[in-house]
Amino acid sequence: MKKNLLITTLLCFFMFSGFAQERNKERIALKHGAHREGKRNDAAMQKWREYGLGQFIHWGVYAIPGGQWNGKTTTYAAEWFRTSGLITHEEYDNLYKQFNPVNFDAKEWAKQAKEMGARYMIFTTKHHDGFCMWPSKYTDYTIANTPYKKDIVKELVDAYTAEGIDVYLYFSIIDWSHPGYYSGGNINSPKIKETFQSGGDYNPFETEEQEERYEDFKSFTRNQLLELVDNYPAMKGLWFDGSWDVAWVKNAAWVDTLGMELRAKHPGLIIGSRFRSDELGNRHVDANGDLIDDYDQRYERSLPSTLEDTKGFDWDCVMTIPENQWGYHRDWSLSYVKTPYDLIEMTVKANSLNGNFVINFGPDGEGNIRTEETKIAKGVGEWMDVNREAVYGVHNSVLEKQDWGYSTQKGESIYLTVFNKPMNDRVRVKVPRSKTKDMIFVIEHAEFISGKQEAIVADGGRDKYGSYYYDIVIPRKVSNKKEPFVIKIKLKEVDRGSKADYQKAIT
Ligand code: H79
Repeated sequence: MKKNLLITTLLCFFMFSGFAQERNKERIALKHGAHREGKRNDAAMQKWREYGLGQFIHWGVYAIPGGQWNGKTTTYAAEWFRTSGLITHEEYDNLYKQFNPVNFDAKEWAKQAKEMGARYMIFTTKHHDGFCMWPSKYTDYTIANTPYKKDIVKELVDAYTAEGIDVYLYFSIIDWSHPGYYSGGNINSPKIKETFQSGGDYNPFETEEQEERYEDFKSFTRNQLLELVDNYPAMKGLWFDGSWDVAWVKNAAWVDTLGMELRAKHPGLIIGSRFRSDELGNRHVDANGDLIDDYDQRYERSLPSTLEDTKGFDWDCVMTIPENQWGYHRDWSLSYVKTPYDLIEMTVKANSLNGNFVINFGPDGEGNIRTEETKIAKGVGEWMDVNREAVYGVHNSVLEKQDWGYSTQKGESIYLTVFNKPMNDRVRVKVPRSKTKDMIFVIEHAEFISGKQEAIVADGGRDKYGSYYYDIVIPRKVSNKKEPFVIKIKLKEVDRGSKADYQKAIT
């Protein structure tokens, strides 16, 4: 048992030492780069790492048009409707006067999220349009001035927290409703980044007045963020959006200080890599290759392919159910709509690469979660009910990626989640090679976690490179079902000589 643990530790060490080296060459002195090398390891962050699955909710006044206006439909992301060209800004900015989600029931939403298996939830307190779902003191453009009146952020924080789901607050630093807001362009554009980096004092502002007004916007943003952290002490972290704005990047030093203020107010606060950039305009990862803030937020609607891609960072992936619709869009026929199995596969893939997976929901203007989403939540939840062990608190396994699916690990238990069921009903598992010449790995125990029946393990041979394989025979009961299934295995390192005896015992 100890030996297995040692080997796991060694494997991890070999995997990650490469990344550390890469990060350490030729360090540049940065004032506002990452303030930590390597991962954060306090209790709050350990918990974050163990979530496995989360829920995102995009809800705001854009849910009223739901991507349609005067009989016209946008293919744009519905939460961007203000800029779709189908509605005037004046019309859009007055939508809040109709916002009255009479069917909204925070407890119902939280219950559904719990049944889906989500362990954290991210809620849009303010999207780019600037509308605040909480009664902010610093603007009139809030939920307090709608017919609904009540504090939606509070209702959600309370309901989800009561279900044991941790809440994170999404906040866009873009605000089309504030007169001082200014973008200055997108730092992700190579041309803009080059200009930003070439002139030491590159100024994205066109006039002094604009720059002064941006100062107002900065105080406003700071006030709102401090307000959120003060108002909702039960929330666990902040999820930022929009931080590619050059005006924001230009203020890297100020943003860094603000981050420290927020953290001082809320010990354990978790902030992703999309809050601030270093002073050279590098986002997510600073000029030295270190991750800025607590986890990598680069994976919006995309997953890394390999562990190398993740650079050993903590990360999460937020995913829409249709192609690119976060807020409520009435017409889901515009793109492919993911199925529960698509989302489960992405979840387990994320987990197998040490990440969390977050599924987005876009409730409608009355506060209903659409039927399609409810069905999907149910589908994911039914699978999670049986197989959650393969998702919660797991990390990448010692097995290499194999064609049948993805594997995760917790302690000595390795979970093989099979998405591509082999036609011969035998899952061929390649076990790692021992570091010691006289030893080999064998599968000591294997079981199907649905129904917990033991699995039959047969010899799967050896390849010309000296790697060993075992076949796990899929019984009819499992094979007949169409859903992905999980086999839990334990490996044991044995004397090469005793393999034959051992094999007799398991086949
Ligand atoms: O809140 C969701 C998006 O609205 C937000 N981030 C996620 C979590 C986001 N804001 N900007 N972006 C993502 C990237 C920019 C997308 C754009 Fe477009 C492409 C803006 C204009 C063209 C998509 C297509 C949105 C409007 C049209």
